[in-house]
Amino acid sequence: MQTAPKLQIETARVEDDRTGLSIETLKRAFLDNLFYIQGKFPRLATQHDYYMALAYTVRDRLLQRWISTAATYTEQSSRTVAYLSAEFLMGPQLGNNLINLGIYDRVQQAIEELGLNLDTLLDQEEEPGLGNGGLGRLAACYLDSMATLEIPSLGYGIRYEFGIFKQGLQNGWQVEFTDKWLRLGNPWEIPRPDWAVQVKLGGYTEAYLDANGHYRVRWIPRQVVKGVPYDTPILGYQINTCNTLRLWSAQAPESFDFEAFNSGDYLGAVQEKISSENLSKVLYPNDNVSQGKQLRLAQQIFFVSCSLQDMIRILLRQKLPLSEFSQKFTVQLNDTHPAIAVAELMRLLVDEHGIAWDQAWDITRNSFAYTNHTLMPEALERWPVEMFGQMLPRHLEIVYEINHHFLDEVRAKFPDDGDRIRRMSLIDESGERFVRMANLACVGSYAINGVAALHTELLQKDVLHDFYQLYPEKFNNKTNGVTPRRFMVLSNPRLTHLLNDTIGDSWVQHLDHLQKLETSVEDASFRQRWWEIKQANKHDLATYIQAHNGITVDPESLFDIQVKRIHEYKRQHLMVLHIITLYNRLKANPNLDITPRTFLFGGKAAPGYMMAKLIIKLITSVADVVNNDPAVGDRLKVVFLKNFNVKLAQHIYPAADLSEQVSMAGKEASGTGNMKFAMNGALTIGTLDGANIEIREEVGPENFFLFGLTAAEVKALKASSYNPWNYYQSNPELKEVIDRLKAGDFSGGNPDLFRPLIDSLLSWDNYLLFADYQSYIEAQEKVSQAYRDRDRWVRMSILNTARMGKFSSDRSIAEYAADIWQTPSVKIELTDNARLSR
Ligand code: H53
Repeated sequence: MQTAPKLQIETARVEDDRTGLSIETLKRAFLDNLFYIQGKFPRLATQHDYYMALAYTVRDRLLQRWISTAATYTEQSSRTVAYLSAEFLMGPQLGNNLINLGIYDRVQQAIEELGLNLDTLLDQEEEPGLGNGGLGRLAACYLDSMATLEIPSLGYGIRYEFGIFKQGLQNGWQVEFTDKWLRLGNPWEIPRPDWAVQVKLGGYTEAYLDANGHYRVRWIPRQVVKGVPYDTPILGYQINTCNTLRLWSAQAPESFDFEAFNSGDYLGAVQEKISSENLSKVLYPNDNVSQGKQLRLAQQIFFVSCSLQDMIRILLRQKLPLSEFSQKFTVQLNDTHPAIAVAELMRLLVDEHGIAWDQAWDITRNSFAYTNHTLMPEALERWPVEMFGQMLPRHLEIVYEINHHFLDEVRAKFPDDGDRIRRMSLIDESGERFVRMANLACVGSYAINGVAALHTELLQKDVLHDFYQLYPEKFNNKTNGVTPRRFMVLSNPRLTHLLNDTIGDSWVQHLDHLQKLETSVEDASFRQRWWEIKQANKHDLATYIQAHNGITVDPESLFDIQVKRIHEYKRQHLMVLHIITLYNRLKANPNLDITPRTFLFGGKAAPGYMMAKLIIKLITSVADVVNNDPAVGDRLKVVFLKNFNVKLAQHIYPAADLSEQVSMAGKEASGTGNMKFAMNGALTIGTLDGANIEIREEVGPENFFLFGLTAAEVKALKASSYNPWNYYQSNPELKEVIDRLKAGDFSGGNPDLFRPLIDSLLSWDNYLLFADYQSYIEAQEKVSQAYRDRDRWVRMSILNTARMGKFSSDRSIAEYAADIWQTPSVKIELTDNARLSR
């Protein structure tokens, strides 16, 4: 191994501007960064310049941990988790790093002494929105927990130039704007051009005999793209471990440009460059739907190949043989988006490194673990064989070969079962031929998990039933969790202070310690403080709503909130049916004594998903009518908060009284927003779906508002030819809601506007809104009653927080580490310069 040159400069042992933590040093370092990095001085500096200066000041204070962590992992060849995900919805970094470094308060003081305001600076950060929803945010929570639990890990993904679109509203309709998050620079990333790799696309393969007379295949690509890694530090909570998120950016390789220049084809070279860079241009804005686009497949192979090549580089640098790949790395596939990795690792091992097929297959099968995140049929990825073969000719051959061996294995275990072979084949041959990515992931992985107990059960029973029968030992459940650092400590400082005062601060790393709150439920002054904190948080959100929506909402009203991607299965429109029901009751009986409510919605619709966009228009249209009807007064308000993202989420969860988790049972794999709400003391109204079931088990059925059909009942009802029309005819309140919508009462008299939505409900109602309507309305009555009894409500709220220990992502990650990864934790000592130079 190459020995690093001895560092010439001895670092002073006195507090320096790059690491020092005293208020004075922080202030000096901040001004220094403003001057030398931003090239500004206070009179000219914008708030964003100040944010950048502060971000660099904080980054400097991470670096020793980051480098020490990398040095330790290099020396110890520790088993490492490679978390492969097409999405990492990180949210803003500055605040989280302040919390995890444990310097929030002193930085706040330093900033204030400089005459600035920390909240204003935090607000300047453009969040990296490199994800759509739950799946991407889960990946971000897991990185936080892996670092906090001292588990060596690398997150691998794509550095999209444009993340999830920014949502605007025009006349109540969603409009999309590109997310130029890198426009003003990203202080958190460090490019590593020296670790760039090349990825091949297109072309053809040919067979040849190598020097030893062995049959080999080489791939002559049509195009080669360069992947350049950009590293972001992932610091654990108040610990030395600082892991890495490595995101790949696509570039044209220089060599290709030069060839084209020499042949005089300047424009051709430019074209090649543009088409290469397109690979990491934009995140596909679909959540839980696969569009089957060629560029998306190119993105997948791009980041997967870059990441696997990077792992091989790391392995070889440590002088480990490739046969030890699976001892060094366990590669977690976050859904099927990176599942092509199974074929790509085989190609790298067999074609590029000359390993025999059987040995390569052993390595591969011991390296991957697959997390399935959905039961939605439209989300299961399948690539037309034709498209797949054109872009990845060698991978198609490898998939065929894997399939050949695999189907032999199936035949051996289940002889004469042609249907089973057809269902399990990696190639769907029922019509146009497709490569089935979930099947590839199942065959190529040593572990397969779902993300909540019900979800895993349904995978085993239904979607992956054949694979469960073949490989029962591979299946396991890992219920999702979320990080309490971001979603409690950072976003709810008031609650954090109260918790710390009451039970100490160990809950931040051991969320189950929140149990200690249970005794405080009997303490009236504690309950009073609890209530006041929620009120203060609601006040803050009301101020935000006033500023952004121009709507005055009453912080004393019940804040009833649904924030998540807009999707028919999540049933935002069920909440609208309830709003219109209450509205109708008030119109019929203006003096009705109802519990005042503020209904809040937030979430993006995929730009091509017309029904989801119509649901947004429905919400904003109902809001226009209800908010401006004097007969309603302040009793009901409806607000759609535009551009729901991590930053906004952090303002919303702490201010919620009621969390709406109303998906049709059997559709939401887990949900994670449900956990963020409950941790912050919101009560849940929900179906027995996803993790709701486990939340209810933990908090107790008496502290949860349950409604609706179970997954089994849904299945049975659907099998018995469900007819929504009957529910409409026999339920007068439901009928009135639908009739008013039909009549155009919420669309300026236009009966056509919501027709597609109403027709779909009346004719198919795929997600059984009508079947669950009555049960939902009754549960909402119970909510209203409970909220009127403040004492009772606060007790329930406290118990929700107190019993959320299970839903820390630390618990999930500890289970992944113990049951799937077998990754012991590694303590990081801060290395000094002498050690680094050895
Ligand atoms: O993943 C979350 C789950 C949630 C599920 C979501 C998800 C996506 O956001 C995108 C694709 C996909 O297959 C699944 O819908 O239920 O909580 C994290 O597991």
